[in-house]
Amino acid sequence: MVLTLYKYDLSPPVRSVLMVIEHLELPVEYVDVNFMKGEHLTNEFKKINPQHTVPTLKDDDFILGDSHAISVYLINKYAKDDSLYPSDPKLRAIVDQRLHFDSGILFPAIKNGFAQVVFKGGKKMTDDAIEKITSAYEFTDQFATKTWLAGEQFTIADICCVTTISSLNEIYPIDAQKYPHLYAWLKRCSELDLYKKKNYPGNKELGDVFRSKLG
Ligand SMILES: N[C@@H](CCC(=O)N[C@@H](CS)C(=O)NCC(=O)O)C(=O)O
Repeated sequence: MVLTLYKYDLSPPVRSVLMVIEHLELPVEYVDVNFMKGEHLTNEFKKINPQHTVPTLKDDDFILGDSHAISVYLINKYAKDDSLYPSDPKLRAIVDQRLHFDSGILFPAIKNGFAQVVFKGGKKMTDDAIEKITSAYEFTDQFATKTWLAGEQFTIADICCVTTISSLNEIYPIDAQKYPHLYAWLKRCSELDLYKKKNYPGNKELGDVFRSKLG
């Protein structure tokens, strides 16, 4: 097998896949596609992924986009056990719900808030963008009452949501009084080596870029 990941570390979904790859100890070749400079819009990359998003995975001649689909695929194909993506139907269903929550609620909140300031020249985020972020925090706080997001086991629910939540925290810091479970869960995740190695650097870069554009 030859695994290639098209990536750019500032991207939260890219960092989720980097964490999964690290956890599974997979050998992967990396190709940087800097979407901040428009490199994802070349015909060459669009031929690989017509949706021109990172992360995109190539496993020999099999190509797959979307961090959640990629994470599940890598685990199904290469993991030695089911710890990251439990096979028990109910546990798996909770993990799946968190993954869809990341796609449907968390990621749009970061994409919108970040783009308003970094790509659209806004000097600060609009009230509407902030409302979407605080609503995302409220929901996640209620999902985070146990040790990990899907219960007592660390899973890809934690990996996929923490890259997005930590990015949101960079652009709109989490209030520990209002969201104590969310705050404690993010702290717990940020103490993991996996997080320090694969999420922290790109996450900091995202925050630095955002802060440099604020009015
Ligand atoms: N749901 C996708 C979102 C991927 C995504 O939108 N990635 C952004 C970078 S954070 C991107 O490549 N944007 C370029 C574009 O949409 O053209 C995932 O989880 O992988």
